[in-house]
Amino acid sequence: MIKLLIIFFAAVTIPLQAFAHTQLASSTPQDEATLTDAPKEIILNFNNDIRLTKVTLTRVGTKSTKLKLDKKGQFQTNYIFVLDDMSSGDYLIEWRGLGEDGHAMKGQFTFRVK
Ligand SMILES: [Cu+2]
Repeated sequence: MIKLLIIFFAAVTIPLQAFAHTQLASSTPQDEATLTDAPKEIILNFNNDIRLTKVTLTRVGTKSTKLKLDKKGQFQTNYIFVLDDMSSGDYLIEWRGLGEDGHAMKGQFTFRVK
């Protein structure tokens, strides 16, 4: 029975994902990564084009910093933000934007610099 349920779920969820909202597909650093060296850049790869409107970097316990976005705000799938030197600590990246399907989307991920 469990096997049948799993097959059913796979059949139902896989086609839906193909038409899902614009979401973060992967990032550098990866979510929950622990790094020995501070990253030089943040890379966001989305599953569809998105026009990001705000991306912030927060060292937990301190104020957020806005990462600079191109003012033209084109729709694109991949974004790269070059960072200043970072100290060790826990970091939170938060993004929001307009997906190509017209939906406002947002998300976040964290990483740690040792
Ligand atoms: Cu959508």
